[in-house]
Amino acid sequence: MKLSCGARTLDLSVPQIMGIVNVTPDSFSDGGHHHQRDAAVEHGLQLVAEGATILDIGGESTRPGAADVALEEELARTIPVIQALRAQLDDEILISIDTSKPEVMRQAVRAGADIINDVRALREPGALEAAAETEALICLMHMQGQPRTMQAAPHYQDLFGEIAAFLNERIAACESVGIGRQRLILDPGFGFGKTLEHNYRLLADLAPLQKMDLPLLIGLSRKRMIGDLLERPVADRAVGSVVASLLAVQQGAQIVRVHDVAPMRDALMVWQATQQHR
Ligand code: PT1
Repeated sequence: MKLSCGARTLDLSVPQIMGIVNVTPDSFSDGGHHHQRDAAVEHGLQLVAEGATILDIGGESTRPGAADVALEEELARTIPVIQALRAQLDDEILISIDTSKPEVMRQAVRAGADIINDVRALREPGALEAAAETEALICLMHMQGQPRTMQAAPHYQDLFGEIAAFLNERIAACESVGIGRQRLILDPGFGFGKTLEHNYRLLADLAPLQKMDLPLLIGLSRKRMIGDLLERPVADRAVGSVVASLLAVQQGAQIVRVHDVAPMRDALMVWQATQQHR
């Protein structure tokens, strides 16, 4: 029920809210790195005040069509934000680094990050080794293709089988470099090389992933699977996102990665009040 990451621990006896802190020019007005850093730190503190117990700091956009970011740029965006947040947050709050780059992983953990959240599941050269050098928890996510092209023509013979096979292969890769299962979290990767139908088939049945017997993280906040269904722009997807995340929690997901922390917390509290009477 409790995962340990160095000096800190992650309690999974109740669902945890991972608040999203994007440090990309499209997220915070582009007044240079210092302004971007301050805005991101302030946003992170606000999300914690609203009920987030994990902050996910990302300096590379991985949404469909997004381009790669250079190492130096990603470091400049994320590391100062992690340092500032770690200095201001107490040890109950965990910091996650959303990256695929080994050097960002290393520096982020040194700056105080507790979780390495990699949408490429440590497949970049050197990433497995970099993660193994740390005591951080690791989120392994499934993606078909690469962010720039993954939505061109997603295709599966066996959606659940292929996702499970991929994740099992990545678990084995982690174990081969000495990263034990007690450090791993799994994520089916909503919106990462998946059609609307694929995404809802996954959300309808998380049992096959639960069977892998590792904690599940789910990220569907404000994604196209919500927007395309509801025909709503990004700004109007909060309710759909909270409901979808709660459906995942009801099926056993332990961590929800969301933008809209306050309404997510309300939803989880209502859900938890019913759980006590089951
Ligand atoms: C995620 C996730 C992530 N999503 C984890 N990390 C993003 N572990 C970034 C769309 O369809 O689900 N799990 N880090 C954001 N990526 C996307 C992908 C954003 C798809 C939007 C879409 O709109």
